[in-house]
Amino acid sequence: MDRAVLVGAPERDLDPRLADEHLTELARLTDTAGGSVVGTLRQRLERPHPRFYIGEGKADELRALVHARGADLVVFDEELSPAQGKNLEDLLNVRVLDRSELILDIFATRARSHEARMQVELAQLEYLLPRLRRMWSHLSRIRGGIGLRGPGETQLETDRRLIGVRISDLKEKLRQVAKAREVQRRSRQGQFRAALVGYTNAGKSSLLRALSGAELFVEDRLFATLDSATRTVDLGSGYEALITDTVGFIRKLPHHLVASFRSTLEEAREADVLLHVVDASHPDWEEQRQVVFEVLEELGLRDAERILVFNKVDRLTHAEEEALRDRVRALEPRPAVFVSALHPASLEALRDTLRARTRARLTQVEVRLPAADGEMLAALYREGEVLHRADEDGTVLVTVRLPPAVVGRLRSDARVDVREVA
Ligand SMILES: Nc1nc2c(ncn2[C@@H]2O[C@H](COP(=O)(O)OP(=O)(O)OP(=O)(O)O)[C@@H](O)[C@H]2O)c(=O)[nH]1
Ligand SMILES: [Mg+2]
Repeated sequence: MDRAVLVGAPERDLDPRLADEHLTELARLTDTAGGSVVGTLRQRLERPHPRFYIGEGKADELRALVHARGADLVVFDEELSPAQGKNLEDLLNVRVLDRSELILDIFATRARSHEARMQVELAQLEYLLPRLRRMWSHLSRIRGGIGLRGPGETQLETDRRLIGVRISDLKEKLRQVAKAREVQRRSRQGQFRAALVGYTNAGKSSLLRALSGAELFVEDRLFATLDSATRTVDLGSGYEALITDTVGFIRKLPHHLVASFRSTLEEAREADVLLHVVDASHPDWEEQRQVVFEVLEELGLRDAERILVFNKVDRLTHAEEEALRDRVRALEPRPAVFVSALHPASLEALRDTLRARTRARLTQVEVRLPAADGEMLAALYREGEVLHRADEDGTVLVTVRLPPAVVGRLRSDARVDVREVA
């Protein structure tokens, strides 16, 4: 197990409580990656120093700490430039990672599906490309010896080229997977769809499990879910929704990762509504909510319809929950529900909200179709809410509430006659 020293060097005016929370989160990330934290170093900075990010004196302090604790890894909460990473490794003689690299590492070890693995590999290679020189000096240190102390420029060039080829190869493969998913998605057209998004560990998978009864992986660790999964959820009164669980977000989620997970998050883009899950029991839920806004914005989802779902309210006292509701009312024009994945009864509020959305999305129409067309009739019952049905010599007249997409499909079908009714 890696013995890690953590370094937090935030700007001087960051709220001290937040600075602490960021390091706590970094410790959880380190734990998730399989490391154990053996020391922590802090420095408040006006601006980062070009050489080691932290000041030179502080860097010496760091070296002493690494030595004293027998650490073999140093993790920075702030993003290091390739040069800073290399300078630090030369000084400390241990591996140095920043938060982005640590997150990439976690994704790499936890990705299960073929697609998730390709996405992570792509993100890693794109991250690696500008840092190749540092990686090489790393290797030469392990192998040691004169003549191995750094590759010639030609070797670097060859590697860059090979990595470039692999990157375009991965992009092409991911495009194909995305296309296949697109076909699958179209087959679900007409069904009401929601996507769970939110900070990692907020309880997205737990909620989907509680709503659908399906077995989903839940764990008190960061990034338990990397693959999106879609389940049918019964909303009551004959309504149902397809709900997708997605990968969690985190502060400083590497851009390359966001980019490569874009297609998985397509599910969120196509959803009728986003369920933004917030861990109501987390002391910094406001910052986490803000981080999720920012990632959604990066994904072009800023204007998507959104319901805030405050989860884990079972951990709050009555007074705390009241205070939370007040704060949310002051903060958020969007609708919010307060639930606990552990208490099924509390989920009724969420089901009601979703059912109302489903209904609002339906258009009421009268459809006249040939009585012989049992298949189409069955489709109307399956995809809509049939209010009335009359059999009139050879035809069936059905009054039905349908999703707009299905109405569109029917209008272009010569066998049926569709009329909108108020
Ligand atoms: N007390 C309490 N714990 C909850 C609740 N919902 C989830 N948890 C716990 O919170 C932890 C994280 O839950 P997950 O469902 O894995 O969270 P997630 O949002 O899917 O997390 P990632 O997949 O890592 O992004 C688990 O230990 C759950 O048991 C809740 O309503 N109340
Ligand atoms: Mg999950």
